[in-house]
Amino acid sequence: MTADQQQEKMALTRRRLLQAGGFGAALGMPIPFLNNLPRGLIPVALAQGDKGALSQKPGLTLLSDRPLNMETPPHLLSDAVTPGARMFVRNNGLAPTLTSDDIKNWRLTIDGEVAAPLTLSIDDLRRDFETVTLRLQIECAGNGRRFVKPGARGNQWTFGAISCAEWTGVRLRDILARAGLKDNAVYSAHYGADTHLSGDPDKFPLSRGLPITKALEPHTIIAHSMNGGNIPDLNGHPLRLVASGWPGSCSQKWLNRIEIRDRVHDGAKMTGQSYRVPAYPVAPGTPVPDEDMEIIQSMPVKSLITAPQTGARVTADDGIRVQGHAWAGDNAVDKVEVSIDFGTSWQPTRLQAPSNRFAWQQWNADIAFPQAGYFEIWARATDDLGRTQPATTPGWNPRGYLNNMQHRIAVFAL
Ligand SMILES: Nc1nc2c(c(=O)[nH]1)N[C@H]1C(S)=C(S)[C@@H](COP(=O)(O)O)O[C@H]1N2
Ligand SMILES: [Mo]
Repeated sequence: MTADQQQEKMALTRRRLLQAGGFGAALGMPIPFLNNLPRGLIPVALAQGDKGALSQKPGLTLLSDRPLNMETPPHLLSDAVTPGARMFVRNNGLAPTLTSDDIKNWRLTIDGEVAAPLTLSIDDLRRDFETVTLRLQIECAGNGRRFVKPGARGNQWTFGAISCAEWTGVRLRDILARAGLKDNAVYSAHYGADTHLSGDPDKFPLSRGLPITKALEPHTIIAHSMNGGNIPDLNGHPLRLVASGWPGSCSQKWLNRIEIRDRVHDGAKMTGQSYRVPAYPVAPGTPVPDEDMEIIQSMPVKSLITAPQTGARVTADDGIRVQGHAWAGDNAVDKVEVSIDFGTSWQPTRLQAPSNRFAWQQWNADIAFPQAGYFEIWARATDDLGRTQPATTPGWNPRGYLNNMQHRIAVFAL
C-alpha cells in the first residue's frame, strides 16, 4: 500500500467508527486494546471526552494527541506551586494504563554497576529512606521551539512547557548509597512503564540518563507524591524521577528501573540528535553530524510573564502589577527586568529568593504607562553568572532546543 492509500484507509475506518456511534459511548470504560488502535483514532476522542486529558487539565493547549502533548498558557501558570491540573504533559510514547494492583505492586529496580542490586516497593521507599519535599522546576528542552527559524520538527512548544510543583520523595543518592556504587559507575539509565508508539514491547519511547554527579546531587529525587497528593497520572503516577534544572527528559515518569552504567547511556533519545546541540556554533539550517552533537546538561536562564494575560485591557493612569517566574537551570536567578518600550530601557522588578535550590523564583513590578495605547511588556532574567536572556532566538540547533528568548506580552492601556 502506498502512504496515500494507507491514509485513505485510515480515514475510512475513522469515518465508519464515527458513524457506528463512535467512541464517545465507550469513554469511561476501560479500553484494553487502546495501545493498538490506529494512529490518531482514539486519542482525539480521549483528549476531548469527559474522561480525557483535557478534562484533567482544563485550559491547556493540545499540541499532539498521539503521543499526548499539552502545554500551559502562561496566564495559567501564575501559582508559585504549579497545580497538577496546570502541569504540562510531554509524552514520547503512550502513558501506561495502570490498575490499583499495578500501583500497589509497583517496584523500582536498581541494578547495573552497584554492589547490591535493589528491588524496592513504594512503601520501602517511604519507610527506609529519608523523605524530602522540594519545589522543583521541570522544563522541556524543546520549550520555545515554535519560534526557532528555520523551524525544527517536534512539538511546537511556545512558552508553556514549564512547571514547578512541590515534589515529595527520596534522594536518588540515598538509594544509590544503599545499593553501593561501584568505582566504575559513571552514568544512570532510566526506564519507565510507558510504551512505544509502535506497540513493540521491546522498544522504549524514552530512556535517558544522568552523569553520576547529577544523579548524586541532593536535589535529584525519586518522587512518589506531588503537591501533597498523588502525582497526576499523566505526569508519572505512581513514581517519577525529578532531576531539576536539566532537560525535562531527564525526569523519567512511571519510573520502574534505574540501571547504573560504566559509560554514557545510549537508550532511546540519548543518541543522535535527540536532546543534543552542536558542540560549536552553526549557521541556522546547517546539518550537523551526530558525532558533533553534545548532550544538553543545565538549561539556560529564562523567565515568564504570568500576569497580566497577553491582550489584556488595562488602565493607563493607575498602572498595573506585572508578575511572573524566573529560573536558570543549575544556577540561581540574580535579577529580572521588564521593558515597555521594546527593550530600549529596562526597569528592575522585585525578585524573591527560591524556596529551595531549583525552585523557580517569583518576581513582580508595578508599571505605569506614559499614555494610552498599545504596549508590549518584555521580561528578561539574568542568572548569577551574569548571563541574560536574549531578545531573539539564541544559537540555532537542528532540533530547536534551548530557546530562552525573552517572553513578551501585549496590553492595551486605556
Ligand atoms: N517515562 C517517560 N518519562 C518522561 C517522558 C516520557 O515520554 N516517558 N517525557 C520526558 C520529557 S521529554 C519531559 S519534558 C518531561 C515532562 O514532564 P511532564 O509530562 O510531567 O510535564 O517528562 C519526561 N519524562
Ligand atoms: Mo521534553
